[in-house]
Amino acid sequence: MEPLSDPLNDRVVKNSTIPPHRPLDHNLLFPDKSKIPDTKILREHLKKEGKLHKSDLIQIIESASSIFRSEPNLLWLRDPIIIVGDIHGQFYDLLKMFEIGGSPKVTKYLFLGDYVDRGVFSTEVIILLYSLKVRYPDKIYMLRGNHESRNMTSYFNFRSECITKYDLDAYDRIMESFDLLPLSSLINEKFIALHGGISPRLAAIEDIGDINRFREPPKDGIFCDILWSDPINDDYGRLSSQFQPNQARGCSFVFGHEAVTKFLDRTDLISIIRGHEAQLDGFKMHRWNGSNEFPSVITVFSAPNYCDTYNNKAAIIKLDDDVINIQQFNFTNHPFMLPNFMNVFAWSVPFLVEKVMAIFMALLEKKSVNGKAEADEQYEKRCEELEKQIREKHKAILKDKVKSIGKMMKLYKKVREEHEFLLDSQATIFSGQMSKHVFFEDNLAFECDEENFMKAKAVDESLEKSFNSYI
Ligand SMILES: [Mn+2]
Repeated sequence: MEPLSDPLNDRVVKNSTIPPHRPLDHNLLFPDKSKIPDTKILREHLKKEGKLHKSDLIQIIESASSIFRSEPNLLWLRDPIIIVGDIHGQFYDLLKMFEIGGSPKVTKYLFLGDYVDRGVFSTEVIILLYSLKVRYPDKIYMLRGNHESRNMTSYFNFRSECITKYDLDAYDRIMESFDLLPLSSLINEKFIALHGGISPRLAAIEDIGDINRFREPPKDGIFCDILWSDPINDDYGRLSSQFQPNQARGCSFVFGHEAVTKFLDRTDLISIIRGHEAQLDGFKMHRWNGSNEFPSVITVFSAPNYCDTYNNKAAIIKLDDDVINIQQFNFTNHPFMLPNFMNVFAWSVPFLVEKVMAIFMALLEKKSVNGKAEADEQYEKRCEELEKQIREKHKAILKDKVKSIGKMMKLYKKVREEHEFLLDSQATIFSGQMSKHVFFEDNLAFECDEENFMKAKAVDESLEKSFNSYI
């Protein structure tokens, strides 16, 4: 039986419907007993926050995995193609992106990685993209980002999302599928596309083919750099050496104009297309060769209003006949989730208990006063000594009770306050644990998007590190 549709009309996000009661029917997902999912039905089901049967989820992961396994480290692709940057669990924005980009039935897509973490619909992102890969294997191409790792997904929120929506086994299987994702792509033999950037150890394009990619990304070396490195944030790409340690990421390198020019010269390429960094406009042309030249590095970021906080636009790159066309889009409202995937009972029980405790407390205090008055009248005269003893004992018990209830009240008040703090911080900047107020302590409205974006980015930067030490 389907649940009632919002009888109290109190859903936080009105335009999101109530999730389906049951997982998607196997025969609807895989019509005609095939292993090819009906992506249209699946998309609509996921849009309503619907789930799959565990066996169907595994089927999709396995089918996609066998295709990824057969692909090389470096995909050779041709335009027309749409290049998509980081998604970060923003499923509803991914749907918007497909509306703009067009159906993968006819349009070829290359995704640059970072499908999961930060947003709270990473599972849906993975299920939809994997299903599309199974259905249109030569239209959907997926590269690995630095978040497609056990390390990052445990530190951020994808692991707990997966366990909440499915189970640990589903998480492990998705991690195994991440180990199969290709690392980069050569488009028209002119552009190289990857998640992070180049590496000091990347002398020739062939070096990419030599990487053993079927594993958790290492802490250093060419595999790590492809997923982690960044271009220097400077208008001219100035850097005192070709590569320098990447302080913000805690691993890999930043690279400048010199490193890029030398790389492009020796590989005979025009430009590096990568994601990995939030951009206010959804993209950035690193025109280190001068404003009239073709940008040597292009960053594209496809998660609008990143973490519900950055207020940035998203963008995709349409590459057709070697011509780059940027298409921007804004964020789409998404269903409301309690922090840390908390359910409504876990959320409301502390509040309820706190109130019940307050009632007990009031009753006990009253009883202790009445008890005293009653005792004064009835027992004092007859057996003063006995009454005194009973009263003392009674008082001591009551006192203990009041004390322990007081403690409980304090405890539940604290839990409730923490819940409220978390709710306040629905800007899921870090596994839903950091508040918007951490960004905007003074609670001022910033005058422009750029100021807002820069402040969010500055605070967030330290989080977006390699957490090898954490694990
Ligand atoms: Mn990244």
